[in-house]
Amino acid sequence: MLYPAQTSSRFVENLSGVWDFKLDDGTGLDQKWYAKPLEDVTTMAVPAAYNDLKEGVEYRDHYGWVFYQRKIAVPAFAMGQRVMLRFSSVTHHARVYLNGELICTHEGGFLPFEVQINDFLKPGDNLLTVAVSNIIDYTTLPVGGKSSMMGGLMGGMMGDTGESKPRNNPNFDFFNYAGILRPCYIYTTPEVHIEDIDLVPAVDGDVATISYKVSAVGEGACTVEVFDREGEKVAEAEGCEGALTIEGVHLWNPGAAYLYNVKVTYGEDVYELPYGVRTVEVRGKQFLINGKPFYFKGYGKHEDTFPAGRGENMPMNVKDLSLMKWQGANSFRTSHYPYSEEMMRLCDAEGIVVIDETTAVGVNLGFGGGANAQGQGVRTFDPVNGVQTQEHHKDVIRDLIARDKNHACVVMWSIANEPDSAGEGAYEYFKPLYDLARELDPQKRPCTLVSVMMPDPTKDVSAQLSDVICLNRYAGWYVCGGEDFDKAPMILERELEYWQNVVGKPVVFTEFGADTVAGLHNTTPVMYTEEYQVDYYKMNCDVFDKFDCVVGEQVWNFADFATSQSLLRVEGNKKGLFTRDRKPKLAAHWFRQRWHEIPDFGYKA
Ligand code: GCB
Repeated sequence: MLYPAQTSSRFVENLSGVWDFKLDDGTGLDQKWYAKPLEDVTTMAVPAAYNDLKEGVEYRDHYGWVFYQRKIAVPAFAMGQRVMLRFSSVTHHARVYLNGELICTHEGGFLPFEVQINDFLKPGDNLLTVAVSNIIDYTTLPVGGKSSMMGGLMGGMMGDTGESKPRNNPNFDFFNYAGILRPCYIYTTPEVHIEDIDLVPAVDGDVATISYKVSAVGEGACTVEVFDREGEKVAEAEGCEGALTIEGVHLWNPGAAYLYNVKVTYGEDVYELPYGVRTVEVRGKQFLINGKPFYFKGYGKHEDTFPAGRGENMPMNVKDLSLMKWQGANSFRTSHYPYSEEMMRLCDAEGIVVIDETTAVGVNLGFGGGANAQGQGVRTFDPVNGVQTQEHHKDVIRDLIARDKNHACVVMWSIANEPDSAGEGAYEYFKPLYDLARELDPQKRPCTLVSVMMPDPTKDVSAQLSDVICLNRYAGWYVCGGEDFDKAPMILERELEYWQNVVGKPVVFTEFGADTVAGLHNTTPVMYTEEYQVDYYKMNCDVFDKFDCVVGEQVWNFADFATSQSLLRVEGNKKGLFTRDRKPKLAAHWFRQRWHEIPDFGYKA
């Protein structure tokens, strides 16, 4: 799906601002709150998660629907055009009403959806209502669990405390922020319009050939032009399918981005796309960008700031990329959901390499991660009692690739985070998903899943399905932490021997980390102190440096972030190299030194 870009034929209005807002009391849909102006409303910022913007548990821990409402008007001059209403991310279920009429629904947050509204619009003001539900369960991605950890651990001790109210139990380790999390737009296109664009680069010496395909609706002539940074035209072609040749190409490189402007004209419609030319390939145990062996230095992240929660925060996105460059990092993973389109465009512009992840986190009922580590005690892929997510997972892969396929920054797809990839039925669940991703991506990028620490990694279907082995490992923290720290390197080395010598694919550590409360210090490193975090990372990186197959290290996490409440979480997960407000811990300085010494290319070649 194309980003809503303003061009000479398209007009874009951003509906960000303050909307009317109301929490559902369980009757909102039945009583048709969407049909007229809401009563007893409060104000709410869009985009943002609503949870931390108002005081009280009724907002933070709300379960179910909420209603957003505002008026929209489309100027008469635009009504001759196709008028689209587009949402970039509504988490997790949306019902959109215009003047009381249901005009579209959508399942799943973090990916865009849109609807043409010409037929529903009336002259003057129109009442737009968006009902949003945050409910997660065995059918949704991310997955919600059925019972709460507190119920299991302490329930017996507390006796009967009466009927508990329904609530979410995230099967993952980040706060279930909800709402209209990213911008919402009205945009226009001519009736005859460009629907989609595929661009596939190939490079030979200093000549790039970009195969292209334009999908359009209606009859029109198609021209594709490529302009360099100075605005000079460097390639041109006619027709909806063909090839563009750029002589003396400027490649897009990590830390040295170069973006061309690809301008597509179809009939009267014009669309412009910033586009970086680069190649990606896995060869043997190497990950090649532009034919050179690349080393991933960076992080798993979250879209998580105060008080917007998971709501888009562009100043913080700019700051985060600046901190990455300060540290000598070159990459991150969009753990555990696709990040905003604006962030992806920023990474294209800044030359930051991205591993692009779906919303599939918690597809593991034996282990829920972090705050819900006990899991659900049910076989994940049990046809009756297990997750029912495979079809939705396919939709997510379709929508993610449709959204992000032309980004130079995206070098690999992550199909899931820490699924039950060694469980019974895992191969049957995942094989069709990898096949789909490989079929849909015009650039045929490598595919992976991010694998959870497990007793017997030889059962992990990653070995068969993934092009790159991505490991989340916590030796020195969740296992062999504290007094057993000296045993941690041995555990890591033993496992890496399997991946290097038996599997023989490149390995990226996509998570390793230790909770660290900023300001806790000790001369002898103990868990949770800043000194322990530094020692933990030194030990892990010493091991990585001994193995040629390890082509990347992405720490967990870039910054501290909010989670559900639990005994393991001190007002959130504290594994950040930076605090939630982006102040460096000791380990941030240690990595700054290490990463400036490690080149982007050829570290282990
Ligand atoms: C993991 C998960 C991540 C958690 C992390 C932790 O393996 O992928 O979501 O936050 O561990 O800190 O426990």
